[in-house]
Amino acid sequence: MAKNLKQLSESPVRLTGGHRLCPGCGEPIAVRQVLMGTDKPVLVANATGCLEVSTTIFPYTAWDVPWLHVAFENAAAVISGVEAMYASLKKQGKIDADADYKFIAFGGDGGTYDIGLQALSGAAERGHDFVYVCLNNEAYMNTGVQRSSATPMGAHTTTSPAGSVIPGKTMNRKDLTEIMVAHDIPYVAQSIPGRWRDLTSKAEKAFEAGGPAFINVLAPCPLGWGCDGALTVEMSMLAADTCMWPLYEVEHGEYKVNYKPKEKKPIEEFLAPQARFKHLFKSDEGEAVRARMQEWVDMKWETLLKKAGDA
Ligand SMILES: Cc1ncc(C[n+]2csc(CCOP(=O)(O)OP(=O)(O)O)c2C)c(N)n1
Repeated sequence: MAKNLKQLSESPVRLTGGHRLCPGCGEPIAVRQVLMGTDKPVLVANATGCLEVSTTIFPYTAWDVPWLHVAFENAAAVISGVEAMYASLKKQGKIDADADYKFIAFGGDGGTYDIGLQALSGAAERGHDFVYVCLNNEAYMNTGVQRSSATPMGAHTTTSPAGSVIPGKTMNRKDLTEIMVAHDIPYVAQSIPGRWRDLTSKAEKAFEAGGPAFINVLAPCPLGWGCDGALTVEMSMLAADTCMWPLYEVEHGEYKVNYKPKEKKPIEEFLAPQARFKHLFKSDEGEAVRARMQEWVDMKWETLLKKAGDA
């Protein structure tokens, strides 16, 4: 049963304040909401990235749970190893058989879509009982905003610089959520920090999935997106309202769209407040890119509705 707001407010704070993430960063909001999805003890593995470097500046830590930092590429391999060891020790009667530890890995989009994908795919295929959460800010932010395969078309980054040669990134992002669906694992979902009930209840389902679970959370980044840090929550909601980032889940292969905007907004409402897209509003070429982006978003949304039987 999903917790109500009062119960959520009484949940233990497992990622405390005092970390060094940027003001307005979407990542800690998402992490807290995800960890509210269970009252059971959790162990966290964290790939290299903003979340890891900013929450554990020696000799301090903002984590109030057992926490492992591993390399950029292997968070899923490490969490699956810990889970396998835990299952084995339980079987051997060496640890409390009633304890019900939950295992979770957090990685950025660079660490998940690109560099850690092999480890994630392997852990999912082996069927480990773990949750993997991608904190997707749509670029390699920790090292100064390089494009990843999660970066949307048209976005300016330091490695897809908008100028006279290219109008920002020239290809669409990879659909990692659907790649994870193709692993036939018990639970896959997309969410945002702006709809707390959506994310906390998806986290609850993921923790209790009894096998691999994956949640892709869009986490706005004021620095890399060039938007007001006070608007993080609104930006994530605009992503859902424009269908740039649909909120849906796939439980044992069954698709469900969790949020259908009453009126699907044009993508410009999501793009305009962000400096990474500002060049798209200054030329005919920019307008053409926006049209291509809208066409892709519409196509993906229609396809999703069909999969969910809602078309
Ligand atoms: C194998 C490897 N390559 C590159 C790096 C350098 N590096 C550290 S963090 C980072 C960017 C992380 O980006 P992402 O996973 O998207 O997370 P974010 O910082 O955006 O939250 C990079 C490239 C590294 N630590 N290891």
